[in-house]
Amino acid sequence: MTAPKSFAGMLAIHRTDFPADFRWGCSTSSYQIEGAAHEDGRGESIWDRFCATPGKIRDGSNGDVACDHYHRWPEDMEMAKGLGVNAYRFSIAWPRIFPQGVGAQPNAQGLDFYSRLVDGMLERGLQPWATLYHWDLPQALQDQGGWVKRDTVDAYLAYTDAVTRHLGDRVKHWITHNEPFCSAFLGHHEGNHAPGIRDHAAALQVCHHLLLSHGRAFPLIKRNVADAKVGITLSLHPISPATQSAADVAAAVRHDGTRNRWFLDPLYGRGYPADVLQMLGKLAPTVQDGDLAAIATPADFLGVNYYFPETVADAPGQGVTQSRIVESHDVERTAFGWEVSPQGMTTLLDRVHRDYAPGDIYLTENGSTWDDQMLPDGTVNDAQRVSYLARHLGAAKQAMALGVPLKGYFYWSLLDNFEWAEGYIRRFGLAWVDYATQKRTLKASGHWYANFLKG
Ligand code: IFM
Repeated sequence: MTAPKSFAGMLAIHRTDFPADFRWGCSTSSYQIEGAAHEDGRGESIWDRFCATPGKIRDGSNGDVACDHYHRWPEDMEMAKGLGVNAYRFSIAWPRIFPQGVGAQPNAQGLDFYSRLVDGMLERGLQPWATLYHWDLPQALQDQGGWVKRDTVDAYLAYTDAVTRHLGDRVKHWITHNEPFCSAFLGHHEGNHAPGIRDHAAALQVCHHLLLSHGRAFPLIKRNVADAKVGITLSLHPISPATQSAADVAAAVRHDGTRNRWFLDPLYGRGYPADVLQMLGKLAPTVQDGDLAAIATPADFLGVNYYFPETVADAPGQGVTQSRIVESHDVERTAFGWEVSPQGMTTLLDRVHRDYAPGDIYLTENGSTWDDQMLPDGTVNDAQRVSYLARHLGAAKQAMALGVPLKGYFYWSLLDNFEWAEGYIRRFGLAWVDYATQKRTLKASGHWYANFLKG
């Protein structure tokens, strides 16, 4: 694999700028790539149900087939190996393990799939990084109230117990949850993700149960898996005020409270932030004795997913934070409209390290979507993604120079895939997927990453 000559200027960042033991990977998630929705005993997930509800997914699609990774995983692992990454982050579909969410016995076929996949990674020199929950709750649990109900925490622990017992001899890196902000608030407040609920108080209770399940899973995984490293992945944003007016500065603090501190404070032993609790009033979640201590169990690492910064202005009367996101003009944006700011990533990592000292940090996701085109010669020249990737690696290096204990970088994503409510319209992959034929083609960015990793 060779990088196109036109990208030579972007090779100013080198693998040798990072420590030799730095983890290099790419990320995916079960529902977004696996397909095989009705095979080997897999149960229905909330995303199957959500996709089947008219009007929820922009292109009317679903994850029934997705990238057919369930059948094509050897080819995908070969591709990851070809990139030269030494780690691969994937997620486990709970409905493959317990089709009804809970049960006396896990589904052996589901466990076998992940067992083969993990073996396939290890054979190819890819360190497996497993995420236990990347949003695909069994629908049967949702029918009983889902994450709003505390019982779901116990169901999650039983599922985690089964999976970690089965794979723990080979998988040592475990991520309890991916982006609880999205599961809780996009799924239960904004309602544009599964299960499509619009109830702020419910979203806050869900969020508490997600964090609680993380804290309670930690000792369980440690018990089941010798030498396990366990962490959680948060989607975090650097936040700045639209102006230096006292009102905008205060609005940015309030917004940061709900977007970042609401997760980081309890995870790092400070409980829920008092200013946010005050804003929430009666919406605040029910927290039982011992919950905050469980959530604050020190983890082995923090996973950070970084995509974009947010600029915030005072907006009296708007939501509990009385703030609004301001669209800055004249900034570079991805096809999703997300501001491109490598500097924001450095600022964010530095802030998290200084304010919370979480120890080892891994960038578990970072990536971008553009209007990629497959050219007649069969190549995809995604120059913008190359530039994005190179500049964000530069930002990672800068963060390390500031003293941030950053230990690894996982690009989102290995493949184009099902981008939730956007369906297949958004492509984030290093490899183009032709959904009609399932043919994978490495984009220029994939070639660039491989070249970078070759040193
Ligand atoms: O595709 C998602 C992923 O599932 C979670 N983090 C953000 C990605 C891009 O939107």
